[in-house]
Amino acid sequence: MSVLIKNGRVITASEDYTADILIEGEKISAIGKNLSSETTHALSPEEIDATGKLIFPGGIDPHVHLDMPFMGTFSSDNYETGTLAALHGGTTMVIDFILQTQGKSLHNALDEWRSRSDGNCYGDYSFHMAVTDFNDDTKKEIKDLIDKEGITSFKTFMAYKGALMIDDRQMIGLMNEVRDRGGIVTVHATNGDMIDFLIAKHRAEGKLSPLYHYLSQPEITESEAAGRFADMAFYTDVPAYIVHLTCEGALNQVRDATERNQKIFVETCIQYLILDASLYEKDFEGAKWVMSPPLREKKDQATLWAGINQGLVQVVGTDHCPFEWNKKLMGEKDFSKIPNGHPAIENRMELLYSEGVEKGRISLNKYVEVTSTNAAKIFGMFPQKGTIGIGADADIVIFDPKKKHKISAKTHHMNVDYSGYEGWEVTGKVETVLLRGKVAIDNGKEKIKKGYGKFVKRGKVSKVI
Ligand code: DUC
Ligand code: ZN
Ligand code: ZN
Repeated sequence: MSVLIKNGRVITASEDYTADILIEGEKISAIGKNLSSETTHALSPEEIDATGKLIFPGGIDPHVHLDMPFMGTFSSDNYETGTLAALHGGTTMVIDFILQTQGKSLHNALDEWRSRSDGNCYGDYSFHMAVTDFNDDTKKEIKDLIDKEGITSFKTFMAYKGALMIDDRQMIGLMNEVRDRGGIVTVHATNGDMIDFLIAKHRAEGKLSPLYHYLSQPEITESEAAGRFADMAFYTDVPAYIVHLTCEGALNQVRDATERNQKIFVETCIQYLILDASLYEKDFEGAKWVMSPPLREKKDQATLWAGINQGLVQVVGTDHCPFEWNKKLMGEKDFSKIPNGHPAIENRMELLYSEGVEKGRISLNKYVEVTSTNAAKIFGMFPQKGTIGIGADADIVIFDPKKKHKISAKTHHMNVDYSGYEGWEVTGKVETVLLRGKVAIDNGKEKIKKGYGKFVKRGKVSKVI
């Protein structure tokens, strides 16, 4: 089976040209002018006319939580609905998080996550392993996860004490082991003790609305942890990545680290670029945006956009972690019981194009870098994923840059009954999505079946990309 995409404007992290792309099987086999079945000898390829369209590498969202047990419930998108919604939005691969249960092994958690994900995905996927209990036994599992399972990134939490948080002693131990085995340590960098103190204080004062979720996690709780993490990563010389960085103070810690030639990779998420904390003033409706870290100020948005262009922020993900409204209501009388997270897996590519490229904040090449290429490089999948090149997986988005549409929970594919972006007008629409050579989505219609999505084993990583 072959596919020939004709006359699209191909955008990679460094190139921009009009060409035809031939796909044979799961891979891109030729890129050039005037390709046809005669010139390539491909047997009657299915032709797609992409005149006037942009061609991007399939989006990679390295920060999603599907079917995840959290705060007394499960995130409402499972592997089926979540990866399908991702494909509708131009994201062909996600990296989800396995959470170790404290007192149990990493492999135990891997088995549990596989029992929910295996055979259920539409899109391709991988896992980060969240280490919530680093000890001598856990340490022995790291090598196996990297060498045998292709899980090369290890997530840590500096917050959520008693459930997910590890202390600095464990962090240093994990960093040493991961460095020796060829992996990367990633972090939710906020100061859990400071946050727990502020939550308890607000609750004791009867301050229980969603606004106090925001006020319990001020910028300093994030900048302090980002700086501490950067120092520990420098000391142990481990490849390091901060997930969902939201604010000026934390990015300045990363900027300072560059002075000693240290590279800390930084991910922000679409919501931190385009939404701000004024949404928490909408009484309980603010629960839609209760996530950790919380939305920040306009000045932080400006810092993050600049950070992308300065090369300090390499990735824009989502931290997709949706909860139905009736689950958000668990915290109606107490913000600390609102399940943290919001839906965005389907919206990231179109929102970033509209707010970033269309509004002149980032270039087309930068767009591809932060939505796909850099994640593939940082997490050990490049050039199989993350680019359009001969021999790469044919994960391709055909994008109409002119088409305007509105985001709504009525039309989205995510399994959640509200949208954090209801009524947003977006310029640019995902038209056709190919995943490993197969048309997966065509004009809003799915063309593949559950189970087509494959687990992607990832390679070793390094401190620079
Ligand atoms: N933050 C969220 O908002 N949800 C899931 C986990 C996290 O760190
Ligand atoms: Zn987090
Ligand atoms: Zn997360």
